[in-house]
Amino acid sequence: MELSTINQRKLEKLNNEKVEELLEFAIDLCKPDKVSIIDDSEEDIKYVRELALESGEEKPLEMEGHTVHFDGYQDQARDKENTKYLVEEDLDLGLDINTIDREEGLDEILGYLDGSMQNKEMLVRFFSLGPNKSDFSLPAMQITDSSYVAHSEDILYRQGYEDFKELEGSGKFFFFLHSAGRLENRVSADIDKRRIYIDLKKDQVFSVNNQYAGNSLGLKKLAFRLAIRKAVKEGWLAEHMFISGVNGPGDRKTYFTGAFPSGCGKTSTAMIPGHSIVGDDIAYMKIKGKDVRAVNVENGAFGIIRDIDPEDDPIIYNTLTTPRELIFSNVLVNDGKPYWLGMGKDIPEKGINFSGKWSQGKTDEGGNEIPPAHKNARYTIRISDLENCDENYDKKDGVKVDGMIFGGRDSDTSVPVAETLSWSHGVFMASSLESETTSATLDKQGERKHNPMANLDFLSVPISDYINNYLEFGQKAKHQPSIFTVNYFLKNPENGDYLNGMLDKKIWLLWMEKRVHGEVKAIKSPIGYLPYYEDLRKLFTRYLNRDYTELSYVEQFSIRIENYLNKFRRINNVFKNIPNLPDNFEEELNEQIKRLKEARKKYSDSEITPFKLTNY
Ligand code: SPV
Ligand code: MN
Repeated sequence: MELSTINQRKLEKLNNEKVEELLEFAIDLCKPDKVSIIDDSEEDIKYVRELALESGEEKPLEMEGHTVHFDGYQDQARDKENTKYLVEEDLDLGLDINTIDREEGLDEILGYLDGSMQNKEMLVRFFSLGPNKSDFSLPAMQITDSSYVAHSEDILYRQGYEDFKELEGSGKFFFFLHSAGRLENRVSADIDKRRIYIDLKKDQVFSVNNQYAGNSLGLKKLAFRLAIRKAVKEGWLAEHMFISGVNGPGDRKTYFTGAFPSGCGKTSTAMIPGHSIVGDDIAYMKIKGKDVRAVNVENGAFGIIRDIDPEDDPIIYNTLTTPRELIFSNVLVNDGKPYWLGMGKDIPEKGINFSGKWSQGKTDEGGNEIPPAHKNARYTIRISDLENCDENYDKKDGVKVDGMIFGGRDSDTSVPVAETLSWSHGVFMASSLESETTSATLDKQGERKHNPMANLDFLSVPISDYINNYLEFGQKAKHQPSIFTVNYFLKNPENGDYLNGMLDKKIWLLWMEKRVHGEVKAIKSPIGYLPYYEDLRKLFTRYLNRDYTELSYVEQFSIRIENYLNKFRRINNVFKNIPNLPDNFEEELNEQIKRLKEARKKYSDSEITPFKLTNY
């Protein structure tokens, strides 16, 4: 197939043989009817936006600029089982990382991609992962037959056609080829042939027979996997983290990053009222001078919409309910309006949702009742559309990071907030993170899983290499960020009620901000430094206008020794089989267990209140 003169010219301007070679390969393989190379111009971006409506992949909603997209009934989350690394014999990624022999995998997926764009249009895109012209950033080329995918990427990422010109012919960029495959009612029909294969050897990813963004958008979690490997090789960090500016006393602003597994409070922490957001999902971090600095790889947010209500999430709610360019996915639509679970108002009893025409009581083939909107329904917006967008969100050299937060969904063990004892202890605690699974992937929900640095789903290197890199990274930085652990999901063991309110995380954040600046003292406990009751009480009164009782403090911050010991036994079981962990890792683990046992002995109790620990 011949490219039109306009496309030919756009290609020539890039003057990049690798781009030409990959395009030719994709055209020969996928056999599209039409090819459109999209540059950074307003005209081209508009073309994609309109194509998404014309093709029916998105439908307009009543409010100006709002559209809705539906993924297939069985394509509502990341498909971990069919996401695999293509590996050759000499690459051993270690336990639990899903791999397939490179030749076999390529044969399979290229077979599925063969002819996948017949009667369709191929869109060719160029983006920058990270701010334009920044030395944090990585260029990426995306080919897709989904105008929804291309449109989402326009909202979520920075345009990179101009940056590609500056590559001066270099072939060092990530490449993603996606096809939604055969469509029925505009959704991928051959779900049994859904595959996402990652070629680490060539920094390329192939994805077919899917539309859900976590599976289809090359730039999101697929690029992230490639970036982790590159980061480990080059000595920087690619992390599943938000970046947020926390406003302290006066006009002091302190930046934190935070890693949480999907659906465990990452976006809501980045969105705490009174503070500002740089990013909500993926950060690249490098050492610059004495400091650790971070950029948001993305330009937008693909957030979980469930439970976004005007009271707890006023900023997002406002953004989602005012005119602007945004995409809802897998919500309920009735009379041109979107509805989602937990939105704080009544949901209509019928409409269109991810199952098609829906009314209350509708069941699927398996006899399961179909909810009005999917639990993992999402919104796609630009960060700059949020009223709390940080002034430095697009800065080429990023923001200085003073604190790093790690949190999971842990109902019975970890305290709401603690500062780890050192960089090495922090890396150990982050590597020991456990979390209950959520609806962000297609697996079973509510199962406790070891999830190091909240990054388990995306690791593309042996875990020992990943942890070694982390340790060395901190050691190289003259000004090390402090590492904190948080847990918003601790429950009362007697009645199963959550021990914290939704907004309590604001207090933990403010406490961490003060700790970073040495403004509050803390109690040394076996698992890290805990806040003093008085400091929290003052913050609760001042910022939430709430009385914080000693009872709440004791329930939340008592060290549940047995549960912690069980946790570290589980962690030991995982790590004892992993070769090449850092030398001091076993020491951290042994010391951790020792401190817990000593405390149990000293206080002859299996649950130690922080008041008792004051003299620890
Ligand atoms: C996540 O699940 O962590 C997300 C959404 O941020 S996605 O990875 O795109 O599925
Ligand atoms: Mn994520």
